[in-house]
Amino acid sequence: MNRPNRAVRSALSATALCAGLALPSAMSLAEENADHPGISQGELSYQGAPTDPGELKRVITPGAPDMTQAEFDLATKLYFERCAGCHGVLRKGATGKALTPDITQQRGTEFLKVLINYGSPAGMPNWGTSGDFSDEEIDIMARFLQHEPPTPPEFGMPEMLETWKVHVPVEERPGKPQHDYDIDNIFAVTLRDSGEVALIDGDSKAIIAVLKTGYAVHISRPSHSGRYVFTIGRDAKVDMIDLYMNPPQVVATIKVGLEARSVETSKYKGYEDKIAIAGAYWPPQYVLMDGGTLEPKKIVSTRGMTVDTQEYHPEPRVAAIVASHEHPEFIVNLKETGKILLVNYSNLDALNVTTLEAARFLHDGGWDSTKRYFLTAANKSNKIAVVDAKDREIEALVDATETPHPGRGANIKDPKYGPVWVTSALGNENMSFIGTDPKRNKKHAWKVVRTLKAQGGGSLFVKTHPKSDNLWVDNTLHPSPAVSQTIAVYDINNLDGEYEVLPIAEWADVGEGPARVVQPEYNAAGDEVWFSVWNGKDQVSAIVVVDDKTRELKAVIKDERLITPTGKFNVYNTRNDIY
Ligand code: DHE
Repeated sequence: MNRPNRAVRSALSATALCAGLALPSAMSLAEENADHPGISQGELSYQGAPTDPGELKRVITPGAPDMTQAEFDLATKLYFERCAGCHGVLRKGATGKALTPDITQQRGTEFLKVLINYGSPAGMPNWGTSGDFSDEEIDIMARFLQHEPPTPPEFGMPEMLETWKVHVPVEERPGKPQHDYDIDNIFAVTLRDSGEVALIDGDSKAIIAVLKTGYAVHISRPSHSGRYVFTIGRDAKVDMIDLYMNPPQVVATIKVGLEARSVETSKYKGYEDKIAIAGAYWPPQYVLMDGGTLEPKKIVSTRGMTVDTQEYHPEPRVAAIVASHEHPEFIVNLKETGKILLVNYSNLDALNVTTLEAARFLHDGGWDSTKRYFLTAANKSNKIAVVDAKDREIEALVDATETPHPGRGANIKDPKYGPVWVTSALGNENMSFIGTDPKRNKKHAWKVVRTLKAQGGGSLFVKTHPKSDNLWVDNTLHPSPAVSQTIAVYDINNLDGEYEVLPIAEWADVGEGPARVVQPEYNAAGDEVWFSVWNGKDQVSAIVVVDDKTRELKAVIKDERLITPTGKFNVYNTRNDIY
């Protein structure tokens, strides 16, 4: 196969969000092979030519095509890197469809090869035609998926302690900032494919430091005081950065599992900066840690029953986590079981965990403007769950259209309906506005009061700021570059009017590549919006800064160190949950 350069490959792979098996054109291929269910022409003529004794070992699951141990190991690695995020390590399905042998053996190797090669309209990336996987890798993956999934190892306290390092002990850290940067206006920027985070000064737009972190950091969350920034890598490595140091440095690290997406720190009065929490995808668990050193204190498994059918799920992954402002609690989303935990951290030796029943496939979410209600997407159930953090109960389950994906959402004052929280969607063009004020706007509370059209589907994030009249919506995963490379902006005071489209990627002038525009983020003052122009690993990426009042280009941050920027987290807005 003709493989494009690494740059294009990594950029395309980075967009791998969802997956589905319903590819009609592939079905006919599976039928054509009905004489040899599950066996392709390629496999019928497959002759292993082992080169070392390891290769002689063959892997056998009843009904699945033959594989060598070396092929199985390669597939395990590729699956973990590329597929597990959507389908789950145990392949029980979440954002992507279930891929257990009972299903995949029925589909057969040829069907699976076509699906992996071309992707599907349901969101499965085209791993073959994009150049991410070679023909040989596709063949190996198609056979691998028909075997029982290998179960990765557990990761308990001994493993965590082995990875835990305090690089700068608390007593050796400075008592006050050692530089003149305005810490509240620093942005922590994920450099996805270089395994780094860039700290950018929001005032001068200069890069303060580029720090080595975990692999493909997912999010950064500042501590309540803003002094520390915690990052979580896909490889479940937590890095704790001290912003007082000059330059800021990683002062502690730990691995909390093999795969993870979320990290947060305590914000309740009296507990500020005291406790950190990280949620893992594998093993399915969360860990409470010391907020100053990351010393692991308590690990809790999330395995258990699903919210609806009450069946055992071996892999309920931890999705978004937020710190409650109402109680000494973390609010923890369990994706596959659809449960939301209120983890009270006031006594780690007698941990009090309340389980709320929401809906399956909980993903991301954020606070309403009062920070009492946490609104979170149960994305494959097409619902938004509302948690009342004060009364510690589910307030509502609101129906949304296909695959809501809010990020943390956006809080605006709708001229007609009062305070609303907004989410866009991956699966369709609708933006849903949900009333959030049960006191003064009771009849609108927890209802979709307004639906606006975005430029299309494939949207990941919406954003506004209390000082702004603008509502920004990206369409990062839209198939058309004209859409994925631009941003739509709505006038909050005239929501029935037309939205404006700004050519963010064009302004960045990054040259060749997918140049997807992702995740609007405000500066501390709320008068600038920053956008990542996310290109391939070996291509030019950029951050574009737009003046919020005039909607005109204010600055383009380009630097050879800015490799694949995606999420950006302004210290002030993130620590104060302003969005
Ligand atoms: Fe994310 C948030 C999981 C793919 C960029 N992403 C989140 C959260 C979860 C999550 C659980 C909420 C964390 C929290 O608030 O505590 N993301 C996943 C996946 O499982 C998924 C679908 C596939 C995967 O294998 O990771 C996925 N995410 C992506 C991307 O491809 C993105 C666009 C680029 C990247 O860097 O990987 C991406 N996700 C983000 C960003 C946020 C996020 C920027 C935080 C948004 C915010 O404003 O808070």
